[in-house]
Amino acid sequence: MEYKHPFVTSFGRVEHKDFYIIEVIDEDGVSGFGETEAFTTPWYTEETTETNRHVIEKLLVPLLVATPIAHPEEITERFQKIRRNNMAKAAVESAVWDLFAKKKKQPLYQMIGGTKQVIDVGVSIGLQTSTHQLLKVIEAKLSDGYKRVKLKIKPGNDVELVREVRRAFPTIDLMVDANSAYKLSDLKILQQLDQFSLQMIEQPLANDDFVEHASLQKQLQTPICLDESIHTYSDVKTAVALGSCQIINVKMSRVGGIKHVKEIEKYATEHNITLWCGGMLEAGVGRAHSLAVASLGQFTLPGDTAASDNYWHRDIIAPAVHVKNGQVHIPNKPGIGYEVDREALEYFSIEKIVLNN
Ligand code: OSB
Ligand code: MG
Repeated sequence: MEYKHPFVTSFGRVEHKDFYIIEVIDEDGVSGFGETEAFTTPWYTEETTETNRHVIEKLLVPLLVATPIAHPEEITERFQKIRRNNMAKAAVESAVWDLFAKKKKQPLYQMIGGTKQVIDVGVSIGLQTSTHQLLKVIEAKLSDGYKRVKLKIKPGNDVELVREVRRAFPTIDLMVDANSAYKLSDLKILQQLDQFSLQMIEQPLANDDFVEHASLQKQLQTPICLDESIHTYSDVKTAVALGSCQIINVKMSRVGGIKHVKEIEKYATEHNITLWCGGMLEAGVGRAHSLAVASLGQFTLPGDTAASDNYWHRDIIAPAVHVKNGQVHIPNKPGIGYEVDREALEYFSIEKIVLNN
């Protein structure tokens, strides 16, 4: 699926997304849906669309169908014998959750313990060709109602950029995301960001360096939020123990599924760590799962779960995800609450794999 506008980060440019929609069908013919959220190249995590396909087809589905399950929570343990490959696992696990919620005729967000039906949302804005262009995009997103703005930064596109944005929008909730573009030796630059009352700085340093993030956090007033660093419950414990961050961007796909999100949410609640729901520029199915997760109590800040029309001319769910006054109302319908638009799915599909058992 082609994006309306390319999304540019410190890593590079994303112009379109290839992914698999997982449809799981049970013995009664009830369907549940999940979405693989990795990108075509491993710039964000080590997974790709193709590794997702391989792992799902050859490893996860055989484990899933080996013997019947009574509850989607059983899947997590079954998948434990496969290391990592969290996005592959999440696509399958979340599809089964959708199926299970539909069978129980319950909205997924309620089934997983979510408490909010109305979700506050912000928007993540990629690097633009000029500051003037960035200010125009921010203006448009604010008039769409988004509650906070996240800017991508990288060395050379940081302090002066944020200064200009702050000058134009002195009071908006504003944050930045570096996608690991800095080193601890850039401390002086990062400290200059403290003057702009940012809500947080997301993933300034290397994805695998909890120690350096802890050292940086001690020398910054602005809260650090970790994104790419967090793949597991243990990563959360490490970050908390070392003081590597105060906030975590949780992506259901990055941590391997809904059950893992629930465990992380419980720990974060006990340890006073603020959570919010990030995005993978995913399409409607993945977005619907993100919204269900964002409904959990500890997800207290607006997420990156923007509306379908922030990304696509046409999404693959009906209704599309709508944002009004900076909020999404999760439909009170069984499962993810959105129907998969089979006509749209057919229109975008380039490959279909059927796995029987
Ligand atoms: O770092 O949060 C990120 C998009 C792709 C990969 C990583 C990130 C992002 C975003 C946008 O910031 C999230 C979205 O709008 O879905
Ligand atoms: Mg990020």
